[in-house]
Amino acid sequence: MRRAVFISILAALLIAAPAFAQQNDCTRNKPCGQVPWSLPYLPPLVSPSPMATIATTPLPNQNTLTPSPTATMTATTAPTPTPYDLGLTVTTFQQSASAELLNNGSFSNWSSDNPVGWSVSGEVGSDPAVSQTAPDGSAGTGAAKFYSSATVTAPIIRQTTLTSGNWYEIRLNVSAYTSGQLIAQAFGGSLSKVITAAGYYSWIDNSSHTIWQLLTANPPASMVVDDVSVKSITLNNEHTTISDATFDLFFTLPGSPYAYESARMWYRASGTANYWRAQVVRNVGNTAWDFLLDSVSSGTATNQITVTNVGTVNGIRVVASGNTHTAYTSSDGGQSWTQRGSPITNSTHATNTGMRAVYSTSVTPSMLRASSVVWPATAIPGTTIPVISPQIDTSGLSDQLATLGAMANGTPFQIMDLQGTPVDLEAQFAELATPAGLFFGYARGLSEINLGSVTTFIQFAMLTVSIILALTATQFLLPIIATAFGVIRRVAQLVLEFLPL
Ligand SMILES: [Ca+2]
Repeated sequence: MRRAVFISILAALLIAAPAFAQQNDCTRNKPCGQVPWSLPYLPPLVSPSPMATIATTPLPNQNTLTPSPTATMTATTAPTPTPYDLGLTVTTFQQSASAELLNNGSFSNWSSDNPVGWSVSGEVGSDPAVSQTAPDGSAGTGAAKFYSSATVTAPIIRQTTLTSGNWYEIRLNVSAYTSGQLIAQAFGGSLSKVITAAGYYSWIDNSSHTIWQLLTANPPASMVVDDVSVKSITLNNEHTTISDATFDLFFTLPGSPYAYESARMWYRASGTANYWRAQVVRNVGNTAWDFLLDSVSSGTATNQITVTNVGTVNGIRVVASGNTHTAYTSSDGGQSWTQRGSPITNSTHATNTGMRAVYSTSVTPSMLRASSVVWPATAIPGTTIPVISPQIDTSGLSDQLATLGAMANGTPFQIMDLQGTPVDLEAQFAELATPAGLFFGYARGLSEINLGSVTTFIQFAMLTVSIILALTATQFLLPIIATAFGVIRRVAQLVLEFLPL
């Protein structure tokens, strides 16, 4: 603007300068007369179009303005705490045992000195032979004595009561023992234990045959079986979790256990033949609990860790990370853990994600769990995790924003259109600003096409918009325009005064 004013003044001076040189005796000491060159043609000033009437609304008196009350803040709901990634938490268990499957497992029924319900083979007179005795081996009833002075795998008693592939829990009471081996198993060798001492035994395994049998080996063999029980076990479901995790099983062991009873945690499992198995097992002498970690592939277990006499624990844990397995037991419900053995490096089943609890019927499970983090010592099952409270107090800031909003609403910035109707600027600009590119695109397109009879209307609409924009802009530009206009008029006036009229 300043440059334009300067140029205008310069032009005026250039126009006037020759007149100063040649004519200086006109009235009022002003130069006059004809300049020696052709003057530029200056169009006559046309009468300015009357400006649109701009009606402004006076600002309300700030002293009497009543601000809108600050909106009532809605209390923020405390977020649900998720401090741990719980891969799996199971507290409901479905494992169950069937009714007794054996006929005359108590050996209370005999016929011709053979137990009723059983198929007896391998007898030769009284050696080898199975015969009715008292549980302590003396003359009496209620128990079966197995005897072989020299013959291997005789006598044998059998019942076809199993289903191949099913899981079974065996309970066996060897009430007297002298020598040799008593083998309790499914035909072919699955579900098998070799007994070499009197005692109570109970174990869980799956069968690969339909025949259950008791026989002797390693003669001379002499022992008495008071009772034997076979029940099928419906396993818990396999739960899907993660392969890299801290795996836990919590349980209560029986107060009067049988040898071989166990609490087993399967992890990195896939079905019932491929998995890792951490377990506490009652030892064969039924004097202590041992910890074992096994990898099981195609049903065949390979021992990885054995730690004897770990105490009456109630929790077992394996932290599996990549190919590393680190095992622990707890005797206080998971508040503290004791590492068992050294970490194992083994890639077997590294990506399996199944988990399952398998246990003797006398064991009471309480929780099977997998998590991607190690639980803190204090986070025992059932402990309430503290709620995390919001740490930023935004109430003050919100109050200020609400007050500003109320003042803005109470102080409308208003402008009238040519008809004196208030223009809703906020709505106009909201419509114009957002699709600004679209608007100008349409405007340009409309200016280049012929819409026939509608063209006039469209142009009028666009003109209206332009006027709205212009009036709005005038609010800010008017003082500047007025100043510039005044300067221009004064320059023009100066020029005209030098011109001959
Ligand atoms: Ca017999």
